[in-house]
Amino acid sequence: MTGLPLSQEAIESHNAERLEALRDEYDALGRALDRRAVRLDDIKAKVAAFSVALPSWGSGRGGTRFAKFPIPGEPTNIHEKLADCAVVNQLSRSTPRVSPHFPWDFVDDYAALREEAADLGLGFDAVNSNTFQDQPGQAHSYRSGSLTATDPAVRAQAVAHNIACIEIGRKLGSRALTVWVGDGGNFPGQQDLGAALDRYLESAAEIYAALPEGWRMLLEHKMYEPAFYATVIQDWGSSILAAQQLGPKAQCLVDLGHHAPNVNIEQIVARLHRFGKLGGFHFNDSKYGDDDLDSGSINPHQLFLVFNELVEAELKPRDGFDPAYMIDQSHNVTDPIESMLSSAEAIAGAYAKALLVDRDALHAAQQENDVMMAFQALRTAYRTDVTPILAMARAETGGAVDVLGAYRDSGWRDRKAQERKPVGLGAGIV
Ligand code: PSV
Ligand code: MN
Repeated sequence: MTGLPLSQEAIESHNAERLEALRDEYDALGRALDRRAVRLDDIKAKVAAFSVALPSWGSGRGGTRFAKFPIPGEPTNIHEKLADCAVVNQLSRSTPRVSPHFPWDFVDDYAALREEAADLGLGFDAVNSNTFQDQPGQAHSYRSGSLTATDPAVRAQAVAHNIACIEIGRKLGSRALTVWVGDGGNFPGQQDLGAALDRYLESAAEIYAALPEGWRMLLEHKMYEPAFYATVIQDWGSSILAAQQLGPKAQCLVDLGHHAPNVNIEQIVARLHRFGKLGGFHFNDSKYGDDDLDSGSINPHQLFLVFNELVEAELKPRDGFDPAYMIDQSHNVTDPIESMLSSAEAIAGAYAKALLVDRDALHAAQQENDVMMAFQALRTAYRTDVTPILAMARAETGGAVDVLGAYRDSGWRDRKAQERKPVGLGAGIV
């Protein structure tokens, strides 16, 4: 690997100025955790081994339905997106894979793209299909749906696109296809609700049949948008039923923003795991709907509770438990690299806090119906400041103690503003 985007020497000298203070804070936390019979170095090792994939599309400035406000130096193609993702990974050391989206990331030579990514220290995660937008030159429109369209020719085109994504994914070294469709209705009466699901299941089965050995198909549900009355795969119930019907390679993907406000997502996580169908996550945060805000920016406690269930799941693994962790956010008002750095830290932090839960105390309190002590087992872990663990894990693996500070010092975006062509205006992404 020769092509890391930032100067490693600059990161080391940035760290050198901060290591003494970090060591002091880390040791103090170690003493506090010793008193709770927790070995800090064990937690740090698990945090260092944790990773979350970046969405290729998250490296550009997204937008809302109303507008997009690009910044100078943002990426305009998959090559530049990979470079920006490599910056995030070099500083955070926790985002070594990129999840591409097609046709947004189409290129002619995927073997070359895989090498290019490897040179930047990156691999590829799940490939995402896109049948929620029409593409120039496409034979049939998705205006009335894709995998669930009433016209069999539209369905065939959508199935063929998903199979093409699998082929691309094979060349990239990916092992999962994530399928999200916006298909559904905006008006009561618009669709036969049962028949639409039947058509989805039939199309999904054709895609499933094309999955190579060792691959998974991740079904992503979303309550609404762009269908505002009845989305076909609108909730985890529809998703798990479809995954069960399709077979063992089909699992459910939980995008945190795809539920009604106040829904108990951690309970959904536990349910999906119970039936061996927890396939992966799209991390983001939300105040009202599918806001695609930065992970942990609105409801960090929910993120912690989700990871609490994941740590419980690790203790009681089911067949096929290997969740794909990914960020899926739209960065409308920040530098996307900064949002991804901050989000990766929030996600790893939620995991670290979940690892700090005294599981014996929690389980004993649950068994005894000691509500307050069960709650306190979670509370004690949640209020622990884990930043020294995250920073030490990064520093020891070549990342930055202060990821945002090191990124700003690097001058990356200003340099790219000189080199890259400007992106156009327009409306945002889904
Ligand atoms: C849909 O809102 C979604 O969450 C799906 O994962 C898409 O692939 C992605 O967003 C596109 O931005
Ligand atoms: Mn998503």
